Amino acid sequence: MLNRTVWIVLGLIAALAMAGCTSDEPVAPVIPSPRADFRWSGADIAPAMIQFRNLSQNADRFYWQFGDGRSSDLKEPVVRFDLYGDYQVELNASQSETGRASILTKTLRIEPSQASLDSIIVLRFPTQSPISTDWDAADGPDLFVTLTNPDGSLIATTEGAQYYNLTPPNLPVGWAIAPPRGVTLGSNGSWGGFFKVEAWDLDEDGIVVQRELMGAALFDLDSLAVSSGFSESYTLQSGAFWVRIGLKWQ
Ligand SMILES: [Ca+2]
Ligand SMILES: [Ca+2]
Repeated sequence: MLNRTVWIVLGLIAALAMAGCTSDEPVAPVIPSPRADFRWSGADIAPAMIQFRNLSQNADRFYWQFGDGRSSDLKEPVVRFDLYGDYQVELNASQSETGRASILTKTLRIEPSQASLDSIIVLRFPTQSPISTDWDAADGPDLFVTLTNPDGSLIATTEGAQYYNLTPPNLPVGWAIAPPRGVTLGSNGSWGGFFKVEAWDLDEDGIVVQRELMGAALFDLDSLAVSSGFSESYTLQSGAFWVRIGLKWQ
């Protein structure tokens, strides 16, 4: 009984297949669908000149949008990007005959070529010195900061513009770095080396000026650029010393 059912089903399938084979209806020519595709070349560091290469198939009309309000209907445009950032580049590739279109979007990352350190803001400092006494027990520390190379050589200091007699409720306090410390991206793709921010208590007894180190934080621009995507503000934490550095990228 089972075998008979199987044979009937197979027979029906064969009959349908033959009916299909004997159709005389003309087959409309199949126009393959468009497929948008592209890539680019050129150094992706601002200001960047980017050459777009069009790899689309089955398309004869193109419309590009570069993610910054600009557009082009050239097949392979060359575009200058002055500002760093992530650009959502969209290519619409279409067929004039059918009106069908294919859209592809890719993210083009243009990296900055210049950085400048322009501010230092102290968020927290340790309330006691390493010898377990309060900074300036009577009235709180007199705070200034330095920006140095890792070997301690000075880049900038705010000594002379210190905040006197600080207590934690007075925080944060900050200074502009004037002029800003400029850094140029190296040809090896590195921002080059480390920097150090140190917080100091200025002690003046009328005879000798001493400086007591309250906290230090080491950082490098390469790590900051990777971890925070060219943010303009980074908070560094080194024990009880928290400091925020301000940066401009371009
Ligand atoms: Ca003081
Ligand atoms: Ca002091």
